[in-house]
Amino acid sequence: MTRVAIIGAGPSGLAQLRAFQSAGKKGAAIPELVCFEKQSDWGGLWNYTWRTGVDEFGEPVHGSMYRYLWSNGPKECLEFADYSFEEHFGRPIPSYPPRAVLHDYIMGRVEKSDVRKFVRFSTVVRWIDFDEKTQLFTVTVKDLKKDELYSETFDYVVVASGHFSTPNVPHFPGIEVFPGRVLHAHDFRDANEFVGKNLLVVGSSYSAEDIASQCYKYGAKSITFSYRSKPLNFDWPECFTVKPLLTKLTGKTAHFKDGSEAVVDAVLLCTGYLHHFPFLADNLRLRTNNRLYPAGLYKGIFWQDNPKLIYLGMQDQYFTFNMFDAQAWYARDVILGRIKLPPAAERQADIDHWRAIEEKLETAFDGIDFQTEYMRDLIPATDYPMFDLDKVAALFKEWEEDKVKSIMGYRDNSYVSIMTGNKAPPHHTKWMEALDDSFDAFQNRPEAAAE
Ligand code: FAD
Ligand code: NA7
Repeated sequence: MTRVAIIGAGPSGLAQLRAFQSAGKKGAAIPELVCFEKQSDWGGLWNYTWRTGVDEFGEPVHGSMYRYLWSNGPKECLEFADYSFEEHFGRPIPSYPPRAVLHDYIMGRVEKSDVRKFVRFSTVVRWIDFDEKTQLFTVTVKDLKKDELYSETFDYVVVASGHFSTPNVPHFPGIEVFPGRVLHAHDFRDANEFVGKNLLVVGSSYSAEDIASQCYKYGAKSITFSYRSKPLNFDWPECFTVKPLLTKLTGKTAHFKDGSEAVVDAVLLCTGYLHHFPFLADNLRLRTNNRLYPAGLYKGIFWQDNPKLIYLGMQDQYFTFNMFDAQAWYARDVILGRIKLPPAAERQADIDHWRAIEEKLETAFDGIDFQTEYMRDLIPATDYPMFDLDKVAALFKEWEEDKVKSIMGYRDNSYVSIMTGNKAPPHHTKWMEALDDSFDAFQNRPEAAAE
């Protein structure tokens, strides 16, 4: 029987399990699936942990999410096409749910699909190589609880281990003797730590924007952004300052490229993540920066030099959960023999075609349109339910504009679900005032009593 190893039980790995389960339900014979997950539960980054550094087994902590994280894009853009928010919650819910609510939604679909039996938890993948003679992968893993290493062979390997977990940590002169807290976004957990503090936030992408906003919400005194290429052009509150790149730190004073200075209490490096696959042999390992079309992946999925090696979710993401689905359904159909991969030269020409377009993208809107076309390329090839991708693209653009209108207020907007056509109700409390963002606080709707 064909055996498929799936590395990671985050949204991408779970999409792969769901894709096979969905085919099985319709009568297809599905291969033997083994999903290896190093954490003790599934959900990937959405499985929040208070830990930083190493876990209870000495493994690097995967989690990069923090307390008080809310969806940073409209939930209508990431909704599963085969499992709506309404189906899960029994009612429409607000457009920007807190982390715990999104976690509940992701879990809901897989819990109902009976796929947990395929996952070996607390099992970290240590090494994978491929034998040309047998055409099999040997996957060596460690059962962390039993403290035992073992190997098994597989016909296909699906790498769904994520790429927002290993921090990219640049050095700035003087940082080693900075008399205050220095941390990367990966280790940020609780904004309360920074109440009343003057923060330097290095980086100008999603983590910088969101962590700075959150620290402001919970009471930081001031935020100084430092950007390398492009500033975060939003209408920030008065206590925010935007500076070019940090050149050095002397004591608590940060010096910037334009000669200006700021005195700060803590340095938050929101400087992105590395695609890091310490378990893959050189000839199998994807090497890329964070971009919309990493090189070497046909359809953004299949390793060009050996398409039995499959990567999910390795691109930078506008689309998330439903894109992982589109990829997982496509990968499933290749494994099931429903889609035949073209010869290497044709695959390479396809990769080159997408890369050439990607390299010319200039604006966020270009990026949104590009990833929308990518979705349009994948979905019709499988039975993943098609949805109105133009509406999703329009909604992403509206979201970008809403952020420009009010960076601290955009999460109070409501949008129409592309899957159900129903409009989201507003959240009972404005984002800036919603300090308790627990699942219970979210569910505890004052209006529910009257229903
Ligand atoms: P992950 O969620 O990273 O899951 C990978 C899994 O692989 C983990 O469970 C990990 O333990 C496991 N794993 C890794 N290595 C091994 C190994 N060697 N052996 C066994 N298991 C392994 N997306 C949104 O849609 N909305 C948001 O609001 C949003 N906010 C985000 C905020 C932050 C701070 C970050 C970092 C990301 C955010 N994202 C958001 C994007 C996020 O990438 C996706 O939502 C999603 O979690 C990606 O799923 P994944 O399965 O590809 O990777
Ligand atoms: P991103 O989106 O990959 O952005 C990384 C940022 O870090 C980006 O602004 C980079 O600037 C900056 N960077 C990287 N290296 C440096 C150095 N050496 N000096 C200064 N600045 C640097 O990562 P994020 O963490 O923001 O977002 C990742 C995910 O987490 C995302 O999906 C969110 O939803 C949450 P650049 O523009 O390259 O000059």
